[in-house]
Amino acid sequence: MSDTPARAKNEIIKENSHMLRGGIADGLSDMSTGALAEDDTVLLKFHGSYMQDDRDVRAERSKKKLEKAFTFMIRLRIPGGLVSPKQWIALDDIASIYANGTLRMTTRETFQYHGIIKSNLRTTMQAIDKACLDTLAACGDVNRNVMSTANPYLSKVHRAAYDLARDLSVHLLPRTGAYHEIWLDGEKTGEKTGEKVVEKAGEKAVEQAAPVKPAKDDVEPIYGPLYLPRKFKAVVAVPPDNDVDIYAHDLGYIAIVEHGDLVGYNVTVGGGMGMTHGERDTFPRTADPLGFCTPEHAIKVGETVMTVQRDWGNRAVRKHARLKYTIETHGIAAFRAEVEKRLGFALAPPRPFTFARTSDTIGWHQTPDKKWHLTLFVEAGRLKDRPGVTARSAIREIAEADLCQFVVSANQNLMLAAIAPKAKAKIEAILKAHGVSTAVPSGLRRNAMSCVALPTCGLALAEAERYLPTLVTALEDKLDEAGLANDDIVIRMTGCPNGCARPYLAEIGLVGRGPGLYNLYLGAAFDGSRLNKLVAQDVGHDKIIALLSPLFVRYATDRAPGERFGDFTIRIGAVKATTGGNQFHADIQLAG
Ligand code: SRM
Ligand code: SF4
Repeated sequence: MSDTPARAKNEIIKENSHMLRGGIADGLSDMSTGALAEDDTVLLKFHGSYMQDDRDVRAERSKKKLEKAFTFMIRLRIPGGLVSPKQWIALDDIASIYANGTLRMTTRETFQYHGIIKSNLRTTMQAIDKACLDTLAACGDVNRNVMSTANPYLSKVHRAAYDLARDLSVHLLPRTGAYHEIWLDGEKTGEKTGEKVVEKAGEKAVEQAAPVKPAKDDVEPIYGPLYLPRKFKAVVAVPPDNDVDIYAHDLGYIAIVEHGDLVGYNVTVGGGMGMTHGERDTFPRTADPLGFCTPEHAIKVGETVMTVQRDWGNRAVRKHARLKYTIETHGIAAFRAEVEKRLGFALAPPRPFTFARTSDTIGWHQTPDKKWHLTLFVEAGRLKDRPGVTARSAIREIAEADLCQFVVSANQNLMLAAIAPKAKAKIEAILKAHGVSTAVPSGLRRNAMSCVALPTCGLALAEAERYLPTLVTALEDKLDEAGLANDDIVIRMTGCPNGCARPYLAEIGLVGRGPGLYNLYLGAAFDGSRLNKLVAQDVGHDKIIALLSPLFVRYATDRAPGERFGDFTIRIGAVKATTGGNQFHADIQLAG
């Protein structure tokens, strides 16, 4: 028997890829198919794109013996979700010219385009580059887009959190020249540094895009030739907001503020959502506290956490390759010891903080500098024009008038930030003219989040984005009857168990099992600190309503003062409190 451990297929693809080049460039010029070769689609992810096909027409095309309707999804890397008006206009143009006319805001503070055909892929990437943005490492076995509590203009601590997100994202970027060679006019490593114009955002200059600088000798100083065993996700939270859902991520930083100043970060490790139905050794897990570090050490600590995972992570079985499984296997104490050994110093104990919510506060608010900020609720994050409500056009008009900065939130909403007092009325008038409401939606709808799912996601088992609004409308009726129309209750839906809308951290979680069927989870904490638990399997629309309606009625009458819905469902015994890690599946209570 060989001493070499078995390796997952993707490890071999990465190893043979010549630093993520593979055959992508050749595949792009092959006009005999709308697809790329399978191995190249693995590498394409590191460049921020996925090959997909329109699943609505799959069966019909197969009957006609036609190739699948292949298109590409492109995901941008936008640390902290911040874009300038000029960038917004460029992004909006790209949506019309190359994609399906929509801008899809994701659960990780960035945009996705859907429906790009292969022959437009390179031109789209170039248009994104021209907007001083990029897609490098937006997907793939690397550090992904780094999120921070939305809106750097709220306070100096928010600005520091944004700066950390941006700097960490840049620090952990791959250094291969492949991205520049393949997408940016074939320029070779080092010839084009990728240094970009830094946009100035009003009086408070914020660097919108950081340089993407390929290493001259085409090495990966941090990743090495095999990159990571699996994706790696980092976020920065500013309490009391946990909008980034710190416990869902591989690496988290919780800003610790003492006497109004940022003194450092509590670092968390080992969170993750994805699992596979029926496989109990896959599970969502909430992150563990690792320790406290000062702001100067934050990036080094993050890099060290990531490189321990690079070396310790499971490269044989991709389903067990995330950091959460590494920590389950080795234990948090051993993981911390290794991080501290490599750092050369010990982390301090975590400091006290309090989270209040994971949701955004929809509507207008003003900061002490007199600037206004508007958080617009965007259903399922899909910004588009529809008859009577031309939301995409409204935002474009606001960008053209240069009235604010734009921030995508981790809840798929859009913040119009840093609005001068005199610009508020102009923004209100533009939104009104386009039929865009700034009214605050019901307590359930404003806390609703769904993943893309059908028709583009190849892994979807059920609808999510196209169905959750309908379900919410039906549940709103029941909540209204119970007098709970304005109560915040977090509901999230995904089309499969991968967890892209973080459904296991929702007070009501719905996870697709098959067409029209979902598993229902209840009992997560409103502040995102506790997972929910399965209560009913394979339930459809009517059954979901039938299961939830009596709980709403009881919640309205029997709740303790200030008691959240998730906590209430545990107290009354509708669901058991969850334990983390591989205990997630224990004691499943099936109610329906
Ligand atoms: Fe995700 C895969 C969409 C956030 C866990 N995710 C996918 C793919 C690319 C499907 C695929 O692999 O073929 C989906 C593309 C759908 C489409 O048509 O656009 C997809 N994920 C999304 C987005 C767009 C959902 C949304 O509606 O906003 C989010 C984009 C994030 C971004 O901008 O970077 C998105 N995905 C998440 C999150 C939430 C988060 O990170 O905060 C998770 C759970 C957290 C985590 O990673 O543990 C998540 N996505 C997954 C997984 C499961 C990973 C795992 O560890 O098991 C997959 C499948 C995989 O990687 O094999 C996946
Ligand atoms: Fe696709 Fe599943 Fe992610 Fe939804 S949760 S976007 S269905 S992978």
